[in-house]
Amino acid sequence: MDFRSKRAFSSTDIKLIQDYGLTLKFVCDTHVHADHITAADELRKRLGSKTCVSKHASLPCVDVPLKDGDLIKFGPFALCVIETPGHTQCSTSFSIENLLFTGDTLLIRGCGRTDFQNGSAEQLYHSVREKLFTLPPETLVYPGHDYKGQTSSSIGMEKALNPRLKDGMSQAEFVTIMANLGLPVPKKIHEALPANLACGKRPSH
Ligand SMILES: N[C@@H](CCC(=O)N[C@@H](CS)C(=O)NCC(=O)O)C(=O)O
Ligand SMILES: [Fe+2]
Repeated sequence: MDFRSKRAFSSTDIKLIQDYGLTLKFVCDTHVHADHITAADELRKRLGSKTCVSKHASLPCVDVPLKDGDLIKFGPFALCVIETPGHTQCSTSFSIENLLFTGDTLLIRGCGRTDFQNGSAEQLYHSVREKLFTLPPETLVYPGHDYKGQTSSSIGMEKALNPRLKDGMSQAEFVTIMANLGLPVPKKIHEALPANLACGKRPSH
């Protein structure tokens, strides 16, 4: 998962994995990204990791197609797959113990846009309110992006404070907000989407 910055990964990440003597078994993408190229292909080549993406993305390059309720097991742990469509059709969140990786479904005090890649505001509302917000309030939320430098939140905080999705916001109010965002197209979409449909393999020049 690339949840920290626009750079999907850096040599520092690989060094960290090596310093800890870890084996990178799986790279799980929360969706087919529109704004940056996933590191999945390069990490698979360099470290032998398996690429995991929602089966709804229907990508032949994927090693492990994911569906709701799947468990990705490693060592004594299991990462639980939660289908959370809305930002895109194949958007997925992942939980492990009290940690939740939400991709662009739930952002800190916000959420991902729903105006491309078969996104749906109705589905996103359902994914967050009926699935993610049923997790315990102390669950820590790690989003795919934050445009203000924040790194984590919690389900309880988002239920109370997320201006689009907090308790009391109706689906109709949410749909109206999402229909009026007026965001520009992501700058790198024309480069990122084709590469990400090949799990991050860049076209050779
Ligand atoms: N300015 C950024 C924005 C990219 C963008 O639209 N990001 C998507 C996630 S892939 C989003 O949902 N953004 C929510 C927002 O900007 O409020 C870029 O061009 O890369
Ligand atoms: Fe996204």
